[in-house]
Amino acid sequence: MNVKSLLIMNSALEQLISKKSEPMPLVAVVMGSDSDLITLQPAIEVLNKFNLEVEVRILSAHRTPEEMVDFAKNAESRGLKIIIAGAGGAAHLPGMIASLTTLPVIGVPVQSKSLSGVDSMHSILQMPGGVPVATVAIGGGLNAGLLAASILGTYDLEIRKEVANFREIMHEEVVSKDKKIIKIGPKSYLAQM
Ligand code: RP5
Repeated sequence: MNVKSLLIMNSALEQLISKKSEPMPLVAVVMGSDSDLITLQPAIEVLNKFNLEVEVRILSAHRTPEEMVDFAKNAESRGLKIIIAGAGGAAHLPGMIASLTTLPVIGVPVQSKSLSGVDSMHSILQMPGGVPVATVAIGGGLNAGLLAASILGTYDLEIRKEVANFREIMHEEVVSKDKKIIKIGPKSYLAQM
């Protein structure tokens, strides 16, 4: 074997090792269409802020059902712990994924154009007994990310600390707004908003 082939083999081996040692994300954020991304992005961002990698996929229950089944069936064995699934309109994605895995699924109803997301919410909420989907508010991407972190935090102290810290910051922000409105009054407060 010449030096060149040895170098190629070495670099391939290094790539394999570095790929293997990359931690598998614990959370997946999946959406029925790329038009849902704007709703799901706050979930991805808050999880990243808590130092959690997120697997992000576009999988449609109607347009790419086989890919959705493949993802859901293999999610657990690939190391995922929680799936956040967002969809709008006839929003079957969260429920279908929940029917194919025992991992917890958090559904995010995406605001639809024609029915403002009430259609999405009912599609995700009204699961039959035996196949639960934890549903957040219409457009509730942020809460979906926070709920996923809280669930992971039940067995990971670092994540629990991140969630507690998030709450503390939120608390301080509201306290300081309250102090300000007491000080300057609602009229000036509004003018500064
Ligand atoms: C659903 O249809 C998607 O989840 C999306 O919210 C909605 C509209 O999809 P596009 O027409 O924008 O691709 O399946």
